[in-house]
Amino acid sequence: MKALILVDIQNDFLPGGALAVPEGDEVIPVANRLQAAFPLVVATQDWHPANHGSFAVNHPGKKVFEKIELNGLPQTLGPVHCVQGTAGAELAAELQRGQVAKIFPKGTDAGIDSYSGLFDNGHRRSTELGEWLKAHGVTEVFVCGLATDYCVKFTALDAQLGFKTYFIEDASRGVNLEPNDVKHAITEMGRAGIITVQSAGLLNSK
Ligand code: VGL
Ligand code: ZN
Repeated sequence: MKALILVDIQNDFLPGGALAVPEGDEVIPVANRLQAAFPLVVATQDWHPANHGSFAVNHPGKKVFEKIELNGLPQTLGPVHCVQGTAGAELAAELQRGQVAKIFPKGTDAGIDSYSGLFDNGHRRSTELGEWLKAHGVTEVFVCGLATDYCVKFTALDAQLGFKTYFIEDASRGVNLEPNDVKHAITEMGRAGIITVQSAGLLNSK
């Protein structure tokens, strides 16, 4: 069985949001079309407490995009984003929700970030997404959303450990903090065995 994983399609990652991904809104209509082609759809939601260790403001003297060590792990600091209960943390209003079977929060522990939708960055704790998919008979996952060079990539890399994993390129957008970050992310996913596909090839696959 196939599942579609919608990664972090949230207001704060859309243009105008706190941690905007360029053209992030363009994934929404593609994600909506894709949902109809999958028997199972899940979403991840970056869901931080206000005191989260990935926020630069929680480290006096540190700036956004500075790199620090957070409880033994490298951490790039970001602006305050996706704080639990705020409008920025909500899934994009135009993202269809009717077919989303379950939403998996991530990044809920203040002491550790979670780029992946399956595990925190230290692989210390699972979000239960992988276990839930397994329990529902899923063998193949199709990953898309925001952002290609962060949460989509890490979600796909973790998924690859338990599922045949595809990355849907045109249903994803990246940050490109460094000019070729998205390109490198796709190369890295490919090396790990993840297959890059386009949405058009999937629309009749249910
Ligand atoms: C993300 C940075 C911080 C993402 C989440 O969804 O790609 N990036 N939190
Ligand atoms: Zn975050």
